[in-house]
Amino acid sequence: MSALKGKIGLVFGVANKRSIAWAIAQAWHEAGATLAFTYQGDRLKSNVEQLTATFGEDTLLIPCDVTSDEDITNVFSAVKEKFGKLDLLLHSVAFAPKAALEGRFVDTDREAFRMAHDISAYSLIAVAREAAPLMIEGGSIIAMSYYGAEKVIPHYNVMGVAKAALEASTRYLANDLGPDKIRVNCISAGPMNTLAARGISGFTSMLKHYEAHAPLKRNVEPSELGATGVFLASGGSAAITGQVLYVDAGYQIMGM
Ligand code: NAD
Ligand code: 0WE
Repeated sequence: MSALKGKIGLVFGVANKRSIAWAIAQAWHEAGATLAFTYQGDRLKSNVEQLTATFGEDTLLIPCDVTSDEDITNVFSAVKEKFGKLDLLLHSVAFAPKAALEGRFVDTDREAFRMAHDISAYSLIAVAREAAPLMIEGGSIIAMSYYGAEKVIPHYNVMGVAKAALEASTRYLANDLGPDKIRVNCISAGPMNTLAARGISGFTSMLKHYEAHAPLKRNVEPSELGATGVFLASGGSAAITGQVLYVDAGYQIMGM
């Protein structure tokens, strides 16, 4: 209950109740953290309002499209004004144009590559830069990744390349921010049934494939990502930085 008491957390990437960001936010809240949330646009505002309705009055909700430097600046000035500091940041944001996730990787056009990298990888650097001056007591920054960063997952395509950039960025950020006691890590999650996974053709057979082949013979529960989020946010992980932690029922260790 009190592992994160007195901590202020900022969460990017809640779209609905299925969002990985929401699973981790709930776990942070249950561990005693006070939270601020960004939402991508007016379309998602009421979702986030409804989900956080029970979190109490000091919950801050701020619009942020991560492709906008101005939006990002506004988020951190709002956090500074309301709380005066920041301890935790969750980056749970990714996007590539649908067409880039359907055909062949070799057909990725310049604009799809640019967008995927801007939204899914550069944004971590931008938010980390703004977060660091507010993390006056040190901090923990967590980003969400996927196995397609290191091995070819059919149709994950340019998102895999963007996740490779995200994971490498995590290491460079960890090196820059380590002297300020700010840790930066990725959670590499197994496939989760979220908005971002819906409409991916073959997603259901992917969940079945994990069930058949992962050492634990099952898929990952959202609450398990929440628990790892609390671990990476708390003192238990004080000497862990620049890492990718696999929360994937063991799938990543398999060679066949
Ligand atoms: P989701 O759709 O619930 O979350 C994706 C979020 O990205 C949404 O909240 C959306 O609003 C936000 N977003 C997209 N473009 C944005 C922009 N320009 N500005 C601000 N926000 C923007 O889906 P999810 O599965 O919870 O995805 C969250 C993270 O987890 C992503 O980084 C995803 O790559 C990663 N991930 C997902 C899975 C999975 O199988 N679902 C597995 C491993 C990692
Ligand atoms: O990171 C992701 C998905 C991210 C994502 C999803 C979408 C769908 C809607 C990024 N951009 C978009 N753009 C859209 O228009 N995952 C890890 C989930 C996922 O997506 C896949 C997967 C898995 C797993 C795509 C192809 C193959 C496997």
